[in-house]
Parts: sequence; structure tokens; C-alpha cells
Amino acid sequence: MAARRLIVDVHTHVYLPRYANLLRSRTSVPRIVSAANNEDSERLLILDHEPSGGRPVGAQYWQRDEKLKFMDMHGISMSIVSSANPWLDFLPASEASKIALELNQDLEDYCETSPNLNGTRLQRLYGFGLLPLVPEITTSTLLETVQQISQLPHLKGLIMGTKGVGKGLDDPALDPVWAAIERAKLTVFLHPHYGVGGNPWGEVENGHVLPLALGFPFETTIAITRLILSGALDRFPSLRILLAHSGGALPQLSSRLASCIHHDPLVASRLNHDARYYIGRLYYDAVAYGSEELEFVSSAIGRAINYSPDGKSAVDIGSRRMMFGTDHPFFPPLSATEKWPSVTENLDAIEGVQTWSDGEKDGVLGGNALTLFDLQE
Ligand code: 5CU
Repeated sequence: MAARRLIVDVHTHVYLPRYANLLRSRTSVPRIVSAANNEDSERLLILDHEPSGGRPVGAQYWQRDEKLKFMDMHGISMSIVSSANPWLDFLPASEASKIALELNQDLEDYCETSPNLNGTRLQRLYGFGLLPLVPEITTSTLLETVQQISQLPHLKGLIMGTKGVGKGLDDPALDPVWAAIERAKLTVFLHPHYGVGGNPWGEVENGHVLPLALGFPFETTIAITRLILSGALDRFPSLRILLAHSGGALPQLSSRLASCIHHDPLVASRLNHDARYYIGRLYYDAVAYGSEELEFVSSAIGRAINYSPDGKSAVDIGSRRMMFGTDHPFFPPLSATEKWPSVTENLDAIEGVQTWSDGEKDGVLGGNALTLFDLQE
């Protein structure tokens, strides 16, 4: 019988009970509303123009047992769980700083008390903490929160949106935060929430398709490109950033980006490397739903070695920087089915990459995450 592969999900979310209660207490978006004071009828409103009063939400979004059941159903051994968007973006600084500390401790408890991975000292759940990244927060508060996360043994990084403290990820005010994250060897999971543009170039209603399929990945693309253009990846050469949705359009546009930089002395003078080098400095989830897309991303990552001056800080095997994810509890099946198509499509996509060896597929399914998050038995 073939050995069962170890599968680690690096893109899986939770609204911790404390956060869900915060959303329930609100009268404007983001919020959870209940039509009849009954948990089954709750609806989530987080994006602009949620259809028909929001989407149904329930235990999948907050209960740990449901996460573990979902993992068991899909053969997922371990998950690195992160709070779902929009995190604390809508809170004033004083509230955001307090609840960030509380949520980080809640997530540590959620992971620490999770079952062991069979026959090992590892747990099945680890987490990404969060920072109170809102306007008017002080740098010292951000640094204290980085410190808190680094001392919680089951938190291996932090999830971050694209706004920084209101001026984007290329805001020089964030430099001490990047430095602290780098020192603590935490991984930043960069994730979108706002999308790009509401309804440019058309007016026809398309539900959530445009914001989720295009707006989310384009938002990530712009945010990480700004960070690259600021020279931050040169200033913080060991900073680890994991990009949601396989890096959006960044791998596809990286040669065009390199050419535009080359023609613009303002930016070119800021950077130590060709833009294609930085593609190999980043990590990517494998939430792309297609083998061809995964293969392309891994080849763009692998190409970075050609632009690496010392051959050290980039990998030539691009798949080593890619990791399986599900986006649970989002994209549930539309009708009763045993497994979620959003998960099986991503598993099939990894299996179907023609140029990856079995060892590379094992890496993307789980081994690469164990290495990145230092989860050795
Ligand atoms: O379906 C959605 O709205 C989402 C979301 O908000 N966040 C996410 O990570 N995936 C899907």
C-alpha cells in the first residue's frame, strides 16, 4: 500500500469566537447579522455589496472541531490557521492593540490544545498571529505585538493585509516592524481583502466573481510589488513572505516589471537586483486551482537563480517555495458533497503538474511547509 502523504494546509482561516462576537456587536460592515437570533441563520457581511444581506456562516467559521473534521475529511494532517479578513482594519488604534494581543493568545490556545500529529510531538494545528495594523498605532505597540507572537510557541508567523498602517506596505514607518519580524524568523502571510476597483469597464452584476477571482489577487500583486519597489527585500534579506493565491499576477508580470524598472532610474537606483530575482525570494501558496498555473509559478520562481548574484538566496527548484492551501472555510460546496471541490481541485492541480517529481509534489503538499515553519519532529 502506498504511504499516505503528509498534507499541510497553509491557507486556512478562522474567525475566532472573540472576533465573531466583535462582528456580531457591530452595526456596520464588517459584521455578522442574525435574522432570528439563531446561530444557523447568521450571515456574514465583510465585502462591499454582499448579495442578499450577506452569506450564511456557521460553526465552520469558528469552531475548532469543525476545522479538524474538515481536515480529516480531506486527509489534511496539519494546518497553519490564520484569522480571516478584514482582521482589525476597521478598529481605532486603542481597541485594535488590545484585541490583537487577546486574539493572538486565543489562537495559541486553539493550537496548543489541538491533537498531536500521530506518533509525533507536533500538534495538528499551528497559527499565524496578527498585528494591530491601523492608522495611528504606535511603532512600539506593533513591536510589542511582534514580540508577543514570537514568544507564543504555536504561532509561526503573522497574517497581514495590504494597507500597512494606512499608507501601504512600502511605508517607511514599517521598517522597524519588518526588521523585528525578520529577527524573530516569523513568516508574513500576505493576504488581500479590498480587491481592486469596484466596477471599472462595465456595469453588469457578476456577484463575487470579479472581486474574488481578480480583485483579490491583483490587490496582493500591487501590495507586494510596492514592497519590492521600496527596496525592502534588499534591506531585510531574510524576511519571509508567503503570498496568498500563488502570488496573484506577480509571477506572470515579473519580466514586464523588470523592464519597467530598468527604464525608470528613480526606482532602478533603489534596487540591488533585477525584479525577477525577488520572485525567488518569496513563498507562494498553491491555491491556483490548475496544474498549468502552478507549473508556471514554479518556473518563474526557479528562474530567479539566474538573477541571484551569489546563487544563495534563491532556489533553482521553484516548487520548494510553494505550499498547499484550501482557503477553508470560504468556498464551501454549493450542494451536499463529501469533499469540497475547492480542495480537491487544488490537490488534483498539484498531482497533475507534469514537470514535478513525486518528491516535489510531496514538498508542495507538506514538506515545504514543515521546513518553512520549522516543524521538525
Ligand atoms: O469569499 C470570500 O469573501 C473570501 C474572503 O473574504 N476571504 C478569503 O480568504 N477567501 C474568500
